[in-house]
Amino acid sequence: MSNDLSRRTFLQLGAVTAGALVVGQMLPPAVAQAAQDAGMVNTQGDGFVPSMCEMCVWRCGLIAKVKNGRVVKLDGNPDHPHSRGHLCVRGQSGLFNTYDPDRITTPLIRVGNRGEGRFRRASWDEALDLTASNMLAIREQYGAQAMVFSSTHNLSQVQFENLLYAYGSPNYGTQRSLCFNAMIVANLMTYGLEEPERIYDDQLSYIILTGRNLMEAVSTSETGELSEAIARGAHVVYLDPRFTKTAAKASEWLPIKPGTDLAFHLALLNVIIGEDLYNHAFVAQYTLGLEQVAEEVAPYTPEWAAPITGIDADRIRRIARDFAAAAPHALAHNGWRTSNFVNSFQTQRAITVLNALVGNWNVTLRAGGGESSGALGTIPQPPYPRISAQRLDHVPSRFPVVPLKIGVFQELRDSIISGEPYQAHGWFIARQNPVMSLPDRARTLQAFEKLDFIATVDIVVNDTAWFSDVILPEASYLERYDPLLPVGDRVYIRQPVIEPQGEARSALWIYKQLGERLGLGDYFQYADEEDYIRQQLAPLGVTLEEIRARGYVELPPHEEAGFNWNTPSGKIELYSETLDRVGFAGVPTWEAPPEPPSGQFYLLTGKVAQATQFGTQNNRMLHKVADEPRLWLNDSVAADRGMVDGDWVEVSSAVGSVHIRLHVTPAIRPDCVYLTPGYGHLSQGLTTAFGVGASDSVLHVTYTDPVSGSQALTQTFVTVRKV
Ligand SMILES: Nc1nc2c(c(=O)[nH]1)N[C@H]1C(S)=C(S)[C@@H](COP(=O)(O)OP(=O)(O)OC[C@H]3O[C@@H](n4cnc5c(=O)[nH]c(N)nc54)[C@H](O)[C@@H]3O)O[C@H]1N2
Ligand SMILES: Nc1nc2c(c(=O)[nH]1)N[C@H]1C(S)=C(S)[C@@H](COP(=O)(O)OP(=O)(O)OC[C@H]3O[C@@H](n4cnc5c(=O)[nH]c(N)nc54)[C@H](O)[C@@H]3O)O[C@H]1N2
Ligand code: SF4
Ligand SMILES: [Mo]
Repeated sequence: MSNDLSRRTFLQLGAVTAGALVVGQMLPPAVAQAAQDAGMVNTQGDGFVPSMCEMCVWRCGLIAKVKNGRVVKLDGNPDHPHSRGHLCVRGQSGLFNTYDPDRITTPLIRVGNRGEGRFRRASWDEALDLTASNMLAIREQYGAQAMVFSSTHNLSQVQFENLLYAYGSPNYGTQRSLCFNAMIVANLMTYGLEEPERIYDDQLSYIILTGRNLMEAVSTSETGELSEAIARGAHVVYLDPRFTKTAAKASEWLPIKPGTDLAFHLALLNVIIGEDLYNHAFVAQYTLGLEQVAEEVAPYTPEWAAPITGIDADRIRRIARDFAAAAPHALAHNGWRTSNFVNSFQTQRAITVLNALVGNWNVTLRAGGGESSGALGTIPQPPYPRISAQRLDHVPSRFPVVPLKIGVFQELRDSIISGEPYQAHGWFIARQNPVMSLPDRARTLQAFEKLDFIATVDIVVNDTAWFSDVILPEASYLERYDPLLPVGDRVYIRQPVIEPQGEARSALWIYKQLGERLGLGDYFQYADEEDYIRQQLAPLGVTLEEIRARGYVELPPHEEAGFNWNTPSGKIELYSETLDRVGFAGVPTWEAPPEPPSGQFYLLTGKVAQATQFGTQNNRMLHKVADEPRLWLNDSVAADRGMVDGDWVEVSSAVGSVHIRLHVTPAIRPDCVYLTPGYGHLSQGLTTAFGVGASDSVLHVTYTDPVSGSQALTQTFVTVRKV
C-alpha cells in the first residue's frame, strides 16, 4: 500500500474513530508498515495503539502511547468492559516488563549443570531443532505420554493445547488446581457451570466475601464494582484471618479461624432453612435435594459453629437473617483462589447451595453471558490421535469429578518423582513458573532431576527457565499478536505496538515452528500471526486493518439459547447424586480441618496489589513501589516471644525453612503468620528480584483436596524462631 493511500485511509478512519489512533512513521519498519496498512499514520511519529494488557489474566483493554518506536505510557481503554478506562498499577507498569534489561532476546541453550544458570545464545533453528529432536526421541522411546506439557491460562493456549494433543500426550498441567479448582468443581457439581457471572447492580445490598481480597487481588472491573457497591451502602461481610485492604473497606471483618469457613456457611444454611427464610418458589422450581441438605445441616447451629470459627453465634445468626432478608439482592461470593484446606470443596459447595436457597439467580448471579466465540473462524486441522495412556495426575481415576482440562498439577509433579504409573522424561513449559507456584519447591526441583529434557517459553529467565535445557524467548504482550478474544458481544485484539526485543517471537510462531519440526505441520495451518487472525475474522467480514485500528469489532448478535442447568438432573443440585455415586458427600458436610500443634502457626499466603503471582517482581517500577516482603506476626504474640518489628526470624515447616524479617502487626490472628507470595526467587537471571524476600513455596507442604484436586495452602504449619 502506498503512503498516499494509507494517509487517505487514515483520514477517513480518523473521522469515524474521533482521531483516537495515530501511529508514527518513526516506528520500526515492520510495525510501521503494519500500522500504515491499518491506516494509523501521522507525520509526527507519535501514536496511540489499542491492545490488551497481560500483566495478569484479566486482560484489560489498553491504549499504548508510542513515541519513536518505544512505548512511553499505557492507559486503560474506555472501550473495554474490563478496564473501562483504567489500568491497575501492574497494568500501568507493564512497559517495564517489556523493557526489562533481563529480557531474553535470543533462544538459550544450557551449557553448565542444571541450576547453574550457564547458557549460550543459539539461533532459532538450533534451539527448535534441539527441542523437537528431544521430543521426538522421548516419544519414540517411551511413548508420547512420557512428555509432560504445562501452561498457565493465556490467549495462545489454544495453540499450546493443539501442540500437546497433536503430539499425543495426556499429561497437561495447568495452574487451576493451584488456584480455583474447588470453586469450579463445586459450581459444576451444583449448577453445571464453571463460574457464574456476578451482577453488582444498584440494588445489590448484601455481600459475603470468603477470603476474596478484591481490593488487593485485583480484577479491575469487579474491584470497581465492589467499590461502587460499598459507596452505595451495600453491607459487606469479609472473612479473612488477616486484616487486608478489603477488610478495611468492609462493613464487618470476621477474622475467622483458618479452614472453618465451611462451619460458618453450614451455620448460615442451618438458620436459613431452620427459620424458613429461603425462597420457596425458587427452590421448588429449580432445585433438588433440599430435604437432604436440611437433614445434614440440622446439627450445624450457630452455637455449634461459634467455638469452631471464633465468631459469635449471635453474629452468625444475624448475618444469616440479614442475608436472607436482603435476598435476592444478596451475594455470597465464591471466592477465587479458594485452595486453603482439604475441605475447601465443601466450603465452596456450601456457598453455592446458600446462593441457590435464597434464589439470587439472575439478580446477583447469572449463568455466564455465552460469549459468541462460535462466530469466529477456526483454523483447519486434522483430528487428534487417540490418547489411551493413563494421566500422571490421576484424573479421572483418583479424581473422578475433576475435568480433564483442569487436572491436578501437583499430583502430576509427584508422579514424575515416583515414576508411577510410568516415568515421565520430558517437560515443555510455557508462560508458567512451577518452581515457584507449586507447593514444596524442593520437590519440584526433585522432579526436574528425573527428566531428560526441559524446555521453557518465557520472556525472562524465570526460576523454571533457570533449570531448563532450552529457553525459547517469547515476544512480550506489547510486541506480538495473540489469537482474538471475544468479550461479551465484541471481539478484541492483542497486537504488536512495538517491535519485539531482539529475536523474541510470538507463541503462535513458536508453536507452529515446533509443530512443523515434529511432523505436525497440518495442525498449524496459518502462514503467520496475521494470517491466523484473518482466518478468525473471515466469517465476520471484517478486515485485520479494521480491528487493529479500533482494537475491537462487534460480533453479530447471537440467539440466546434457552438456558438449562447443565447438571444430570437439569436442576440446581443441592444434593448431587454424581458426588454420592463416586463416594463423596452428596450434600455439603462438615469436615474438620487440621490445626497447628501448640507453638506453630497457620501460614497464610495472599496477593498484593503491586505484584502478579511470580512473574512481576523483576519489574523495576513495581519493585520500587512494593513494600519489603516481611513475615506478618501478631503483635501480642511477638511481645510474648520477645520479638520486635524488623527482627530476622527463621520460619520452618515440615518441608523447608526460610529467613525473613518480621512485620509485627495487630492485623492478623495470633495463630497465623502471613508471607507475601512471589519473592525469594532462585533465578539469578532476575537481577532486580533476586535476593529479595523469601519464598513461601519453599515452606508449603503439598496437600490436596480429594474431591476438587485443589492444593490446600493454609494447611501448612510453621514455627517462627528469632535468629
Ligand atoms: N494484584 C494482584 N491481583 C491478582 C493476582 C495477583 O497476583 N496480583 N492474581 C489473580 C489470581 S490468578 C487470582 S486466583 C486471584 C486470587 O484472589 P483471592 O481469591 O482474593 O486470593 P488470595 O489473595 O490468594 O487470598 C485471599 C485471602 O485469603 C486469606 N486466607 C487464607 N486462608 C484462609 C482461610 O482459611 N479462610 C479465609 N476466609 N481466608 C483465608 C488470605 O489471608 C488472603 O488475604 O487474584 C487475581 N488478582
Ligand atoms: N505460595 C503460593 N503459591 C501459589 C499462589 C499463592 O498465592 N501463593 N497462587 C496460586 C495461583 S492463584 C495461581 S493462578 C498460580 C500461578 O502460577 P504460575 O502460572 O506458575 O505463575 P505466574 O507467575 O503467573 O507465571 C507466569 C510466567 O509467565 C512469564 N511471562 C510473563 N509474560 C510472558 C509472556 O508474554 N510470554 C511468556 N511465554 N511468558 C511470560 C512470567 O515471566 C512468569 O514466569 O500460582 C498458585 N500458587
Ligand atoms: S487487572 Fe491490572 S494487570 Fe490485570 S489485565 Fe487489568 S490492568 Fe493488566
Ligand atoms: Mo489464580
